[in-house]
Amino acid sequence: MATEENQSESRLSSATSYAFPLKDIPRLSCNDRKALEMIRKSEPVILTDTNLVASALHWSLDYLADHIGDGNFTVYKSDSHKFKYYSDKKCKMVKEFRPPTVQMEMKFKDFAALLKRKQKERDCSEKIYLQQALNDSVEKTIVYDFVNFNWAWLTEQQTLNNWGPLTSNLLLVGMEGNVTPVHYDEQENFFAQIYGHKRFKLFHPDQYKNLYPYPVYHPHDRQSQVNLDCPDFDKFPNARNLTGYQGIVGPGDVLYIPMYWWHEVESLKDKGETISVNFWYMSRSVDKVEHPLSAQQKMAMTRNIEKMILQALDDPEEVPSFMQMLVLGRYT
Ligand code: QVZ
Ligand code: ZN
Repeated sequence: MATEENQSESRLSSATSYAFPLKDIPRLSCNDRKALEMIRKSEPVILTDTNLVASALHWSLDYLADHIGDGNFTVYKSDSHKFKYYSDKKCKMVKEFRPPTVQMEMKFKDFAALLKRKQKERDCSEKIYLQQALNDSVEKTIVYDFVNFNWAWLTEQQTLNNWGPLTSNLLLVGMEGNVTPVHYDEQENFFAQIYGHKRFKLFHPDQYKNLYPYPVYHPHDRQSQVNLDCPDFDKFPNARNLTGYQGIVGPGDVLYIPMYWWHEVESLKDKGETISVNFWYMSRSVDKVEHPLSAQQKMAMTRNIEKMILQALDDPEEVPSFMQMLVLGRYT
C-alpha cells in the first residue's frame, strides 16, 4: 500500500515541472564598467543600450517576407515544441538514432504563410523554426539594415576581449512556445533580440556534472541528456543540484553568452513569433594556462580526451566499456 502511494507520488512529481534555483542575469548599460568587466570575466550579462540591431528594430514577419528576397531558407520542423540540435555527420555513429526534427528548404514567404497557418490552428503540437545565415541570399533593403548594425561596438568588444573572427551571424525566426533545449556552444555569442521576447536559462560550465552531456561522438554532442521540464533523477541524480541563471530579452537587448555556458531558450507567448540575430565569435586565444584549470578549460580538455579515445578505438561502441575499465574501482 505504501509502495503504491510512493509510486503515484513519484509519477506526480515527475509530471510537475521542477524548479531549479535560478538567479537573475544582470541587466546593465553597455557604458557601465561593471558590464564590460563581466564580459571580460566570461560572465553572462544583458546589455540594454548597445544599439547593436537598432537599424533592424522595424523588422517583423511581414516586413521580412516583403523585403528579404526569394532565396532558400533553412526551416526546422518539430513534432513537439522542442528543437534539439543534432549533427548530420554524427548520425551514422549511433545506429538507433532517430532525428527529432526535420530540416526543410523554403522561400521566406512560404515560411511566413506556414507560420501564420500554424498560429491559427488549434492543434499547436507541430512547430517550425527558421534559422538562416545572414549573407548574400538577402535583398538590398535588409542588407542596408545589416550594414547599419553597430559594428563599431562589436569590433571594440572583439578587440577588448581578444576574440577571434566573427564566424557566423544567424537570423532566427521562431514560433511562440519554441524551445531550444539546454546545450553549449564552442563560441562566444552576442545574442540580439529584435522582435518578441525570449527566456534564457543559463548554467555555468561547472554545472557539467549536473547536466550529463551526450558523448562527443553522439549526434546530440554538446546537448544535455537531462530534460529540464521533467528530469529523470534516477538516471541523472546530480541534476538535483543544478543551479543557474535566467533572464528575458526583448527588442534591442543583447545577451552575452560566454563560450561553454549551457543555455536553454524559449520563445515567449506575446507577439506570436520571435526574431533574433546572433553573433558567434571564435574564442579568445589562451596565452597562459593557470592552475587550477577553469571549468571552461576542463571542458575543452574533456572533449579532446574523448575524441582521442574514439579515434584510437575507431568504434563508438567500444568507448563505454573502455571508459568504465579506466575509471571503475580505480578512480571511483
Ligand atoms: C537556434 C535551432 C541547428 C537547429 C545560440 C534560440 C542559440 C539560439 C539560436 C537558441 C539557435 C542557434 C542554432 C540553432 C538553433 C540550430 C537550430 C542549429 C539546428 C534550434 C533553430 O542557441 O547559441 O544562439 O534562440 O532558440
Ligand atoms: Zn546555442
